[in-house]
Amino acid sequence: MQLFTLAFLLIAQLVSGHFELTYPNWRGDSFLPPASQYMFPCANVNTTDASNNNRTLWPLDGGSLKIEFHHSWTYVAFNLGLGSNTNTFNISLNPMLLNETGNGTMCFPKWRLPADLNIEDGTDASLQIITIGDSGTALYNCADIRFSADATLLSEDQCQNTTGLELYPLVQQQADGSMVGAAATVTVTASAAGASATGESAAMGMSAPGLSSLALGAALTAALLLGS
Ligand SMILES: [Cu+2]
Repeated sequence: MQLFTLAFLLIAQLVSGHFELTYPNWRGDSFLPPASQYMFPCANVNTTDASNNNRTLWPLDGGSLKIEFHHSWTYVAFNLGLGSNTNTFNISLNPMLLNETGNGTMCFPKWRLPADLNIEDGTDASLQIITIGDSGTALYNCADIRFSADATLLSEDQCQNTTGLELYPLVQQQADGSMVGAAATVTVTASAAGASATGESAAMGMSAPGLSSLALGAALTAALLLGS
């Protein structure tokens, strides 16, 4: 009975825990031991000949990003490391830490890279997705990609969002409680097709699949400029 209970709990955790990188294809299933999403930098899932030969092609200026979130909320960061087998993910793809709320699928048709990267056709790289929970523990998943001028984005059918998921960049709060750059805060509401934006007059609201990561990037930049 106890063994049965233990097995049930393990299975429940495997099904419900942590997060899953659906696109680009993750390097390997990080739910299966000896993988562990707690392990930096890539959940103890290393680049292999197989994963090296199975890279997802990504456009030179950024590509589709699809993540299954399994927790009620988490902080999220996207990082990039250049090279065929790198452990250095030193290129941040989000100017500010992001706060994600809700369980389900979040898909960005195009997560645009910083403009000054000047990625060349054929460059190998790895994406690292980090989530950080309320206790401060971090979870990791990585995907091996190859930048290609011929790469395409996910279609609208392939890039749908669960209703009600939200993604906000963090803003700085002053000692008096006011928010620096709050007027430019982006409210990204990733929801099913046809949902409307939820931004207030002072905020920019976007909905997916109408969500444009270009616009998100621009708004994040605006928030950063106002906050500095
Ligand atoms: Cu978890």
